[in-house]
Amino acid sequence: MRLLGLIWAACFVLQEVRAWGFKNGILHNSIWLEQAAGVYHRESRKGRYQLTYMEAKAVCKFEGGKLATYEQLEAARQIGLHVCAAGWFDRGRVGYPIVKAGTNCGFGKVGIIDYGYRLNKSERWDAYCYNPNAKECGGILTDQQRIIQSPGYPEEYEDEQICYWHIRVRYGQKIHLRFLEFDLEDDTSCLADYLEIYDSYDDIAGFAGRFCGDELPEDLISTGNVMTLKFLSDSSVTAGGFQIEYLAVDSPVDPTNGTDPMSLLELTND
Ligand SMILES: [Ca+2]
Repeated sequence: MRLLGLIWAACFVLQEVRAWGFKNGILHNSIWLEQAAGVYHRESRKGRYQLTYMEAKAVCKFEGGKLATYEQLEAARQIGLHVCAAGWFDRGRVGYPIVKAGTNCGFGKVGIIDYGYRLNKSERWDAYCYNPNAKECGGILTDQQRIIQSPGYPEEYEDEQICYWHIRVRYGQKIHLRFLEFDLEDDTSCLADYLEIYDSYDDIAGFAGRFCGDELPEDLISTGNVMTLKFLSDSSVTAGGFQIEYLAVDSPVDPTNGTDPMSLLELTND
């Protein structure tokens, strides 16, 4: 069963790698690869390289998992996990998984780029978590139109969810997001539960906004043909969740209903 799962995952990854390909010698992986064999990369909510060993452990635990072992990271790498960011893994070791050699990342090597067991556990890196049960939500969406719902919708979402929706439409098209329903735990800085939108195929570049509470966000339009939605809920207090519709559009956009959509290009140029 597990083997079948791995074979399926490998086929899936191969398919996707073909779809995405390499650019400048680096596999431009995206969030769909961020979880491979139960392993995923996690950075601090404050940004890259902000986690001490203890904090990295806590981040993984918070999401219901634990720090990945070297073996788990390597297993994930073998089915395509490629992340250009060093993170803690089990027992205070630091490194990152590289699938495709590149000059900008991994010193031209392939494998786990291993910084070894760190003597100073106060150093700050990202984290590699292992949680085979996480992220049973999200996915890769390539349809021209879809409705994205929070996990369990119309029921309230559960605690400790982490979902990535990765939208890719045809080259030359843009993605028009329209919020139909929106209700997440309210918090002034959206630190508890939130939905983040990235004008990018990962959650590292193209940050376009973080939303919580029950105010319906304005429409958004991507600059390119990819977009990522990331939903995260913490360990207490849930809410009604969300329904978001996306539509692939050939620019220029002609919104037929609702308010004028906010262009992410304008947004990111602010
Ligand atoms: Ca919550």
